[in-house]
Amino acid sequence: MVSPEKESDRSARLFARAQELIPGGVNSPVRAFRAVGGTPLFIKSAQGPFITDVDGRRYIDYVASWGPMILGHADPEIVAALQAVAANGTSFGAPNELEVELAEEIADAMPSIEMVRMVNSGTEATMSAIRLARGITGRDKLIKFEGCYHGHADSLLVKAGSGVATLGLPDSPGVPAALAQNTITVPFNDATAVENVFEQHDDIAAIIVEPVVGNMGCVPPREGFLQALRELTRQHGALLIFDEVMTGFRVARGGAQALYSIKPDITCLGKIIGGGLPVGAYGGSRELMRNIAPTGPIYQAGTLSGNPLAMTAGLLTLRRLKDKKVYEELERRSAQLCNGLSSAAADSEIKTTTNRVGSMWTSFFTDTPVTNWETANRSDREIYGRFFHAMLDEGVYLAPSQFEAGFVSIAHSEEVIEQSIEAARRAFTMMS
Ligand code: KE4
Repeated sequence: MVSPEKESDRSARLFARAQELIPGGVNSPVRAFRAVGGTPLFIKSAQGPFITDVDGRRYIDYVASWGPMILGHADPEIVAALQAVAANGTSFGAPNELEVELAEEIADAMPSIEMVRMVNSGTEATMSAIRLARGITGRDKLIKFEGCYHGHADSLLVKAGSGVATLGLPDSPGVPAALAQNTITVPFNDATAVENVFEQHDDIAAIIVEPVVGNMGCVPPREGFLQALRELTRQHGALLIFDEVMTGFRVARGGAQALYSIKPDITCLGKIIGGGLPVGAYGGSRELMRNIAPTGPIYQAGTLSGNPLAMTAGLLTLRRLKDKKVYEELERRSAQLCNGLSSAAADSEIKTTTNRVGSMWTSFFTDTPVTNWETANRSDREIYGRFFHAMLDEGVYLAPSQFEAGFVSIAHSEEVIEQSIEAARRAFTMMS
């Protein structure tokens, strides 16, 4: 626990007020610091790689709003564009040109997406993708992986990662057993387990997978694993859904499907494509997507889908990401950070295993390789909590859970990365 004098006073007062009005005082569970202890910081502003809390304390931020802020916070170009577009109206409930332009950017970056539907969150994207897969195949069952999190739609709150794993919830009450039994979970990186499921069930509509997992912490796919999923789904007439809400435009402009050269049937997107505003999307071939209302019978809708603000922030972000030097620089700085964190831990004889793909990473407090939920779950949460608070005291804001990924933005300069490594060195020294 953080000693009282170190807690930010205004955050503590605001948190007390918030808990009277909002479940747990937060609008998303992982923000509540339940896994690491202490009082969540209430953030007043953010700029580039920094966030500033309500007591004026500034932190180097590696949460990046859980992924969207790849350009850094309050990017001047995006803020100016939002101010201008807001002056023309914030939502029309009717088509607008920006939606077409963002669809073009997404299709240009991901050839597997010939047609895309905008929604307002990653949850809506994955929920709609599953409905599409079930509608197309006429099958009900779904395969997902233990520790993967795809948002909070009923079918997906089965052995999920992220906040569900953080809170140690087996699964969520409120999900009808009749529905949950249609979701089959197997270990990530275990193609044989998937093959066995297909041998036992002939009514699998789809596999949904985070091609690089972020929600048990960062866990890359083993060589050949994604290819095996592609082959098994083709062989058994099921669809392959890549949940790239986190990896889309993060691990590469074309997402994990470009990095690993896999063509999924449906791709789910979110986070970066909204540039920090509420957004989600799902897409695939024209043949598949034409089954979505109003051209087809599979229904999905949304009041604020494609609103001009989210489209503007997303469009400008994706246009900036067309410069491949951005990813080259993100790779360099993320490697600098993770190498520094690993050597700082080793110098203090603290056991960590660091997994990284591009500018998303996790330092697991364990000394064995982390390749799935079972190995991720061996991490020492108590040490992670101490590291989290030691880094907070050093002015670095990490994910308040061992089972989340951290994110580097293009605004994290080499100097800021060095400062973060020095902060970790001091934190590990204090901990050892
Ligand atoms: P949202 O409904 O939160 O926009 O997206 C759900 C989702 C779907 N798929 C993946 C791969 C995701 O990572 C997410 C959401 N990610 C979490 C962080 N691990 C959001 C943070 C939160 O729940 O507060």
